[in-house]
Amino acid sequence: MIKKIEDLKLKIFKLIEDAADVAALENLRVQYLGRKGEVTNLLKTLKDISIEERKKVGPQLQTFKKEIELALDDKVGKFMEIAAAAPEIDITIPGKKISVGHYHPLSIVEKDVRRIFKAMNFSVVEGPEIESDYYNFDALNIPKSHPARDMWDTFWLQDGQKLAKGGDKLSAISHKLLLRTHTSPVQMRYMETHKPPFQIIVPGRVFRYEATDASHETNFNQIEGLMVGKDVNLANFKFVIQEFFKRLFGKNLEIRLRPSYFPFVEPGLEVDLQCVKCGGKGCNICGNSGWLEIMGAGMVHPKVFEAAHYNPRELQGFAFGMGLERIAMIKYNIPDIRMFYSGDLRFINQF
Ligand code: FA5
Repeated sequence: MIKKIEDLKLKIFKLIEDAADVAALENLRVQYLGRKGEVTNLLKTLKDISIEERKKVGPQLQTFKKEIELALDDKVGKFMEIAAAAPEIDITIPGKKISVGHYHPLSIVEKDVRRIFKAMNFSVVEGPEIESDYYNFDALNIPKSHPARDMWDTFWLQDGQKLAKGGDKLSAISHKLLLRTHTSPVQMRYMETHKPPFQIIVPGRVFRYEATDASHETNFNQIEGLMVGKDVNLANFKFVIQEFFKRLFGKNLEIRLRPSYFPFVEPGLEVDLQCVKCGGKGCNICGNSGWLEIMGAGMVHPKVFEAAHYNPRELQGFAFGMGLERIAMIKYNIPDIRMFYSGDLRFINQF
């Protein structure tokens, strides 16, 4: 009996050592310690042997049983540790879709605008959003007392006077800072440091202290345009703008030039675009007129050239300023400008 126990011991411990996983250990437990297991059967035979032998073998068998239990538990513990340390990788699971961001509709349209004008040999220029009242008004032929200042309701900066001191040389003339109401001040900033001929566009944010509605925001974007040379004329302007809309909307659209007033151009124009939706027949987008008001424009005023130290007798040029949101609204048929800034994902995710 003792010999049998010794042999079994060697065999079982070897099997436990070689077990590949927890399931194999569980099989061994059933095979040797289960109700009909080999060790259990040995314990059952104790009643058939002599008392003397039972006194010797009995404790040995009990210890043996405990040793097997301990060895099995120990090995199961090791498997658990390994499993806990290893990352759970299931290479059969399909990969997680990483959601990448996308452009805001205004960025898409601005990129288009930049691309089209660049292809027409325009340079893209930027200017500051915090501006001095000199560049925003005075340099554009809108002196302090001029009623045209009322056309652009302005956010003035409280510490503007202090900030402007020691700023750029021309801010010393006015000593007041504001959030620019249009991109036109960049016309002057560019002319001060460049010699014609040139043609530029200026995309950028502008701010107006006014009530919002479906087509007006306090914070919106404009694209300024300026082309200056010896014989730049309104026919050039009409061609450039018609070509721009053709490339932007992918079809030929009529434009209409109406007389208008801006102090920094003479003559001044309002540009209307044939309604993209109804093609001029009249619909809800164009208020049944067939036309969409899209931008202000005109020939640069001689006084603006003088402020830039250009000779107005030698040069002429056209300038225009259009609202980026209005263009995006037309392109994507968006009924309310406030949707661009709502942060509503149901809207943004459509682009
Ligand atoms: C100007 O801002 C002039 N600087 C444009 C200009 C440039 C004229 C160069 C002549 C030469 P106006 O205030 O009309 O003009 O604005 C130009 C365009 O900006 C408008 O046609 C419109 O498309 C857009 N816009 C104006 N106000 C708002 C607003 N509150 N919200 C959204 N878009 C606006």
